[in-house]
Amino acid sequence: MTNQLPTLDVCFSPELLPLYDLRGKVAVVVDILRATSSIVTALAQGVTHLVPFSELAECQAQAAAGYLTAAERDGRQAEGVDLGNSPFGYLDGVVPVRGRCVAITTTNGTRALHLSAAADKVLVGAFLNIGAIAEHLRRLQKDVVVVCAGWKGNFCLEDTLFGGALAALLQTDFDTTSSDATLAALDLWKTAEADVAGYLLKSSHVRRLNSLEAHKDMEFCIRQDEYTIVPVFQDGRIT
Ligand code: 3SL
Repeated sequence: MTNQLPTLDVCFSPELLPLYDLRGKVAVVVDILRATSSIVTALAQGVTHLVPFSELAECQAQAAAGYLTAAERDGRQAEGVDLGNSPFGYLDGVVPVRGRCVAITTTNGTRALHLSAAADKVLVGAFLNIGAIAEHLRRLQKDVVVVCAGWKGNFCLEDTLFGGALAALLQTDFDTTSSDATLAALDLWKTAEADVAGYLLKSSHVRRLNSLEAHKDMEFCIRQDEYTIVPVFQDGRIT
């Protein structure tokens, strides 16, 4: 009798999700720049939970219910909210976040979370918590799909690099060879891992963030294992 390993697949964009059956699987949603990195940071800094919204108006309306509001559109903080989408918003102390709940909307990351809800379990992944995510997946022993948030439906380098880095960590526990997407992500990671920041300088999102003077965000978001939390998106909340 063969002891089959669970599979680890990588979905390069939410637009490709209809090709993936998430039922019975674990989805690891990743938007390295910057939504899932900010969500992980928020929870690590004592935010009680976050509720992701698709529409800006819906998110803004949660202020009346006591939520802090965080919103990004085209990389910039939206009007009329407390926070943008920089992880430093949860670290710099300008807006006290400990003990607060946060309503959040971003261009790609919060959309990818909602689109992954068919999975048995939806985890929020980032380089900041990659080791904890890997350990959690080893324990669950279920098929995994890394859902890359991408940019407006397009492939992006940084989320794919996370897929490759996670696959590299799990190579002996998961089947990382049966999906061409995972093989490609692994190859990309091998190319970039010695100098992730240098590699990502050419990415469209880093160029976009640089034009917004948010270069330090990229440097923070590629740090590995800053936190050991494994956020879960369930019943509309991330905890
Ligand atoms: O699209 C998103 O979810 C954001 O992470 C994009 S940005 O980094 O805030 O520009």
